[in-house]
Amino acid sequence: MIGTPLSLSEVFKIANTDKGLLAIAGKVQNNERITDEEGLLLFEKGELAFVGALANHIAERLHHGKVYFNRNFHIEPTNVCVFTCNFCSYSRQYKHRDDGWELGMEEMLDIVRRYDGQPVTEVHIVGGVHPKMNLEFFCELLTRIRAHRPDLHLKGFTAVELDYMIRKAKLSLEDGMKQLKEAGLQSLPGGGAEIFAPEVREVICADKVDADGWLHIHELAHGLGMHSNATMLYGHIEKYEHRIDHMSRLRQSQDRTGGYNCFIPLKFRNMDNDMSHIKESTIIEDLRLYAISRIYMDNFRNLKAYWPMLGRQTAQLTLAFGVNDLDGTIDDTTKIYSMAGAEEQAPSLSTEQLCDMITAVGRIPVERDTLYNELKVYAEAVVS
Ligand code: V47
Ligand code: SF4
Repeated sequence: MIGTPLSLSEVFKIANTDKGLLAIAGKVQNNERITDEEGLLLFEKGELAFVGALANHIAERLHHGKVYFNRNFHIEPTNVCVFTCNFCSYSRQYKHRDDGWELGMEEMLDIVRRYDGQPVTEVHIVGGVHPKMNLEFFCELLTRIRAHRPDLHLKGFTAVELDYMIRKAKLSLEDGMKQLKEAGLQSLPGGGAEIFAPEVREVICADKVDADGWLHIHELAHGLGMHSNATMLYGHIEKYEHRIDHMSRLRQSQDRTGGYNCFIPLKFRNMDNDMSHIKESTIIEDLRLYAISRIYMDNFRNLKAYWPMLGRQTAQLTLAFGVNDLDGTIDDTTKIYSMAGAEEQAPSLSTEQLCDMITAVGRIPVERDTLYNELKVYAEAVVS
């Protein structure tokens, strides 16, 4: 079993060579927030075993061994995109749209109809930013999905997609968000955040909404009573300082609104994109990052390992490093990561497989809805 937390006194022993790390362990024990400088120290000096034990301790304190998942599927309306993010393996420019896909209204509704009678609880709608798919089109999509399947939670559109479609409709962001909410939009996924620092953004995704714009849209959504997720794309050209800056802006935003459901670190995958020359991060760096985010992001209750991007074995391993959510069943409805070289080429897990992944490491599987209400707690984990 990988889940047994070290006692904090054991953690302190590991830390006793560095006063700064010792102070952080003390703060974790007392449930206090760490500073940006301390977050940076963890990235610079925190051994995997040390940060892992602290993160595991926090996750246990918050979730008592429970690990969440949901039953969901994706709709990816198109991979045609007006933007040119260098890390993206998925998008096609409008002039090359014949190499991509553009789903029509009925094709998207057919995807929803495929799940008639099945206990899915969420549809996640995300795609490229198509110059001809506008706000009106997406409002109609939401309205028609809601009419067909009112029990399905509609989570859709990154801040990048929203910023573009609302500006193109010549509406204020607030009015545009209100229209989408009226049409049925209930929450926002976390994509498009990448790394907030402008010097990194300029290199990896120069032409899309900036950090302030991303945060503004999420905070607007929170003000309208919607919830959202937050992501960070890591493991490319960013430095530790940029990660802390990113997480700090999110932590402050969460202090202002409390509207984020979870934080999702996204590992950069390097196949078939303009950053393919950059080596992918090691599993040790991945696990350290999950653990440090759990320690630093003290106002985010949920830390998600998105298994289609990490692969199921690494995702399972993150459960010992502060993660308490594995996203969902997916049912082979997303291409973003398979096109970027992820191991999962047709990502799909049954509820049984997700439960097995969780119980195998001594945790308790819990099916949740999008807002983390518990729908079903599965039998206590059998520790093998
Ligand atoms: O913003 C694109 C990332 C994001 C690559 O909210 C890449 O529940 C790694 O945000 N390597 C979109 N990452 C997907 C997203 C998401 C996924 C799952 C769940 C949720 C949620 C949100 O995908 C983009 C970008 O950061 N991405 N290309 C790549 N080569
Ligand atoms: Fe377009 Fe999103 Fe790919 Fe950027 S990451 S090019 S916005 S699909």
